[in-house]
Amino acid sequence: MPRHLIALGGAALLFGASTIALQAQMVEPTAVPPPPTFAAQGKITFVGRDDIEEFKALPAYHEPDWVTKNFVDTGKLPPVAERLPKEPLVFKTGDMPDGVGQYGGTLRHVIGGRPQGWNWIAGQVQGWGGVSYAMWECLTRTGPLFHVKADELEPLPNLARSWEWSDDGHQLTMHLIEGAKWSDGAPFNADDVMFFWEDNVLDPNVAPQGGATPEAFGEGTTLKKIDDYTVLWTFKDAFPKQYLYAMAFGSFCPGPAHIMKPQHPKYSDNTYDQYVNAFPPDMLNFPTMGAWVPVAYRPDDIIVTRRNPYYWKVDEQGNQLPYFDEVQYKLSTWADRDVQAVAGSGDWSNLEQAESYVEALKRSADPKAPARLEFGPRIIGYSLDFNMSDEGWGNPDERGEAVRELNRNLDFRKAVTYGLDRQRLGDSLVKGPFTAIYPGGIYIGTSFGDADSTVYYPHSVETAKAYLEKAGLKDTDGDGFVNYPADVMGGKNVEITLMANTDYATDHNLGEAVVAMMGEIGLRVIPDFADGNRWNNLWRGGEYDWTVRRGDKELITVVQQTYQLAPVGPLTSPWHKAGSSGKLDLLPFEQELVDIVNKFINSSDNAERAQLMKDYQKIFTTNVYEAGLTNYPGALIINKRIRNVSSGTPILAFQWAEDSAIRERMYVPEDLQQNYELYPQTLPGEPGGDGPVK
Ligand code: BQZ
Ligand code: CA
Repeated sequence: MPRHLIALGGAALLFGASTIALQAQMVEPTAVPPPPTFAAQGKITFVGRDDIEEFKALPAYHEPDWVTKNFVDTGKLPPVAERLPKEPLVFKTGDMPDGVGQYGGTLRHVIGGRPQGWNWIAGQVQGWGGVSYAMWECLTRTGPLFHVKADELEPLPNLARSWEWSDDGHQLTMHLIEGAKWSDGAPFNADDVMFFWEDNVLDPNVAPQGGATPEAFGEGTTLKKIDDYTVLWTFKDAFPKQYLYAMAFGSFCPGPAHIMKPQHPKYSDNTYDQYVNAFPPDMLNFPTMGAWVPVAYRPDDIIVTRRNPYYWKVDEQGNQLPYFDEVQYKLSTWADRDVQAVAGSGDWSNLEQAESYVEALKRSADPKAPARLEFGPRIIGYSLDFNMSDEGWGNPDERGEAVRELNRNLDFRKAVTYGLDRQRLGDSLVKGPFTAIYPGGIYIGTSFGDADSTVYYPHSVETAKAYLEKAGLKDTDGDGFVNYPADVMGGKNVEITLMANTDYATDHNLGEAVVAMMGEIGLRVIPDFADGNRWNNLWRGGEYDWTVRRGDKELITVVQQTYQLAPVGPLTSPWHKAGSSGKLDLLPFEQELVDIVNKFINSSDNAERAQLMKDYQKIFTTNVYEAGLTNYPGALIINKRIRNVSSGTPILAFQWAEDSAIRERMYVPEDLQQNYELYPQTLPGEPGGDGPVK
């Protein structure tokens, strides 16, 4: 037998041998192991959608006495009835756990973010932790839906007080609240809605926060003004009710056009950068439709907000909301938020960093503890994201391009997921029944989650190495790390940077664990961690190879931020956006996921929607679209003096708890109110003025 054939035979044999050896040590995917039993503590009382709120005029309205005495009687403000819309939003007492509240008191938040400025609709963050929720009201509201009966689930009216579909379902007429005003007294109307849509969402030079891209409302969708209080949506598909969720927080929350439009490049000599930065955090009294207005800001110290005298919501006794006169946001760390909440020097925390669980549980177990801690379902999840864009998103250099090619290679992603020891990942955060093995995708135990549709590649270093080889990566220079083939990057070692948000210990710790585990399979991963705002900018701009990412609402509810589940538009998927061409180069399985998500959006058949999400989960986890890291429950910590927070309020579902708890109707009984106010008996002053006024 000619030698080369022998060689071939040999090689084939060898290859055969190595493939067989490879085959031998290849661990097959399995079903996902059941999670440790962990019962959510809070008991949710489900109500009908119409049991929460309505819009109607009431015979009389009221406000805090000091507002009447110091502002109305002195002519600084018109009477409350004139400050309210014709038919305010009325919260029904029946849905308020502790009933009609009492004015006064201060809500003390502690947050880990830092405000970039007030311009949410042009992409700035306000520091998270509830600041944005308090300032930015949206067309619809979804936070409170966590306690609405499943068969009545539909976003609640908010700035859009009612809507009706045309018979063919392609048009949606939306009626805005009539006669409502911004916190500076200027009228709110369709011009604010149209400025947001036309000059921010549709303007390719503006990237609003909250995922507000045109495709989030359906490709080819249009919106036009009919009159001051009516706008008309037109959709390509019929009855896409799904988009009502995208009209809630964070993606359709209009800004004060009377203040912002004059700064927009279309109506001024400003550049787009100047427009984004036109409303810095020290521009006080920035007008909002929210319950409170920022009146003081000290960098790295505090943001103080005071009640909005024109707030357009009341309780059934006609008391203008909110009940809290002041809401403070101490600028600290997320870990400190937990510490201060259990210690009683802060009033609220979404316990979400597993590293803090044991201490928080111990501290709040004491009956005399100042706060109550209530665990919810397993809805905090972390994944490893692969930047899947080969269309230039984030302007990668040659090195970055080479990594993106690997990220788009299934054998490579399989190698990575086989290299992850999820039991060890979970245990490295917290021992006990909290963390579950999480392969990725929709969380099991949620409405659309499905264990049988979830493919799990169990930890196996051998199999991981085999898949690296299958992806063409071998350690050709014997330094323990695999190399590119000779014709890629000069056959150098593969080097991948891993991003993580250092505002969270959990993100940091998981990032370090991933680096170590990849080293164990011979893949060189270099940590490139960043603080929250930098991480947010790099993540939104696609300037990363890999990142640790905390899962968001779409992995819990599917119906909220559905557009993030697949690249249904050039800018909707968190890890696969288009470059400047606006064109997407989707892999076949990605196209399948896009088709499934679009079918889901346009289907009103619950059985079909459930099946579509099972198909989604199967394709997502088979293809390791994200590599799940861990999944565990969160807990809400609230100071015991605070009332009207429903039992079972999850820290994250359709929205974060800062929205789900309906912040504007929370209160502290007068006899429990403490002297925490920094600016007692003041209201917001002129926009851009130097603070609150007496
Ligand atoms: C909750 C939330 C309220 C954003 C943010 C932050 C950003 C993400 C996410 C959470 C913080 C708190 O989460 O961790 O408990 O208070 O603010 O908005 O992680 O970096 O971009 O999606 O909501
Ligand atoms: Ca090497």
